Amino acid sequence: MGNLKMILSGLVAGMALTACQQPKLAENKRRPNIVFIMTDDHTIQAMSAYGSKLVKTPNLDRIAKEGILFNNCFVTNAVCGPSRATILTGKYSHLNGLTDNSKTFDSTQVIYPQLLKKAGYQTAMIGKWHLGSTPVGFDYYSILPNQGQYYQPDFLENGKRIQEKGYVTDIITNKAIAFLEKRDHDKPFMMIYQHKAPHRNWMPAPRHLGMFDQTVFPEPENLLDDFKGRGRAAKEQLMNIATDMWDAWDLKLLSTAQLDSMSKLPASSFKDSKGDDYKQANDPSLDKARFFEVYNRMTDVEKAQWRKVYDKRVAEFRRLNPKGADLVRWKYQQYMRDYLACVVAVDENVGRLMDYLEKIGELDNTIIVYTSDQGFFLGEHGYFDKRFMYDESFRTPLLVRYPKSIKAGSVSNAFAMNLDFAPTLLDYAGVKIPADMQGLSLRPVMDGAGKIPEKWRKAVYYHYYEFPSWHMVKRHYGIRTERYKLIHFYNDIDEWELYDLQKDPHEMKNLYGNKDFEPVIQELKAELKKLQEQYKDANPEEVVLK
Ligand code: SGN
Ligand code: CA
Repeated sequence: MGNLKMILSGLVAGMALTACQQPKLAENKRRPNIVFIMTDDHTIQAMSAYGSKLVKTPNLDRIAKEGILFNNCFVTNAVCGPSRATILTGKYSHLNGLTDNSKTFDSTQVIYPQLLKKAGYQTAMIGKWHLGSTPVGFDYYSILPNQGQYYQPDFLENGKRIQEKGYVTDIITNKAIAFLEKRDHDKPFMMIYQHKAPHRNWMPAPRHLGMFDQTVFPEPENLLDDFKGRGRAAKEQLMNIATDMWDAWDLKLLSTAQLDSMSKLPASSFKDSKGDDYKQANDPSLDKARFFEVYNRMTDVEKAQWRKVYDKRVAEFRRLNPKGADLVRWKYQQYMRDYLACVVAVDENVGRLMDYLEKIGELDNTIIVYTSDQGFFLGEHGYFDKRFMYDESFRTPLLVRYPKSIKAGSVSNAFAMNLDFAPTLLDYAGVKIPADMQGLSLRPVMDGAGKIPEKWRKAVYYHYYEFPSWHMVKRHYGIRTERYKLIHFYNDIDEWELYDLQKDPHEMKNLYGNKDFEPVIQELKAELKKLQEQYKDANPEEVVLK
């Protein structure tokens, strides 16, 4: 906001290209293609470009090495649909209407791919969509219904429902490559390529089953967090590895004998698990029904491969019979084995897509963005899932490669947000940025090799609404500066938290109420109020939730 350069570049682009004017071929040739890659729940702790000790992601690292890595990119609302709606509209949840996953996106709103299409781009949306609505503004779409399936997944393809054979991450990439093969060579392309992986329940590709079975992953230092000194929100959630992971669905603790007998039972023998109803959230009696919905989609060959790997896990569990802290540690290891194997397939497939772009000579003409819909807890505070404004879920990866204007190996500490993606891409495409988009174009940061421009934002604003729901994370909003984070949990509670991120990067010590920090708290509250006014969220606790 108030970024003069952004406004001016938008105006110039707008003058050069009115929406109804089809741009000439020569102009198209100069405009960059865009490939927007987004995974579901892929966090920076699982990317070697960000220094992960858990896994190597060489293909993603390549984007960073040949482009820019953002250390401080945050989301407006750390849950799937809301993040996607913010990215498409460039607006916070209270303005685009998608405050939580139960809502349907109002597709009469302006989204950036639509503006690119009007400006002469060929547009495609492939993979996870999760907005409830039918995609509008795309020449081609092939999306997963709802959360999608890992094996033999269904797709909604330009209005038709079809089922494909194979593993979801590979199929989404096949579709992306097929779209590029058939594209109109007279137009630049804008392709949204979005993975389901590594979303819960973390089901690896058959070729990766068991790949980490000999690996012992380092634990986060607060895996056994006892929440001392923290408030009710941190304690009362339902996303503890210790107590909220389900035996079959999450941990895959079903022996071959159990799998054989149960997979033959009709679905009606299990409690119904259809729908994503709030009431079904956190109900472990749905465990087996959910598991078999996925398992029964595997082919017989896949099932045999599966059983070989997980039978060993069940045997180990029975032999060790871990309890207490040992059980949490054991579950954490299994969680990492499955989650990270899903990440490996994403990395391979992004590599395959980049190789294809290189082969057709379009790699350097293409802006490649890599991000996730939010971060994720990999055992920090003993958690899995996301939702909280704590850094592991609030922060999201952001890598961008575009050698024509981004210096290779750039790293930026500038505050970026998923709110900025739409204005940034419109800016690079030379399309006018609508005045009501709330983000900033990141172009000055990217073209400046990561340097923080003068007058750049000094704080980020967050607002999460989905309560009561899955994992029972309470409603909250807050502000994060480079040094501090102030959070207000509201609705069925009225509690504040303050963290000194420099001294306490893992957010273990709530300083709210400590007299020494009173001036800091007052300053942050004033700043928070300003941001709420700026983003038109001045009455944050009064948003009506249907
Ligand atoms: C599912 C998951 C939850 C997850 C939500 C939202 N449960 O409901 O663990 O928080 O999705 O995720 S599961 O039993 O169905 O796996 S999001 O990425 O779509 O926001
Ligand atoms: Ca997600």
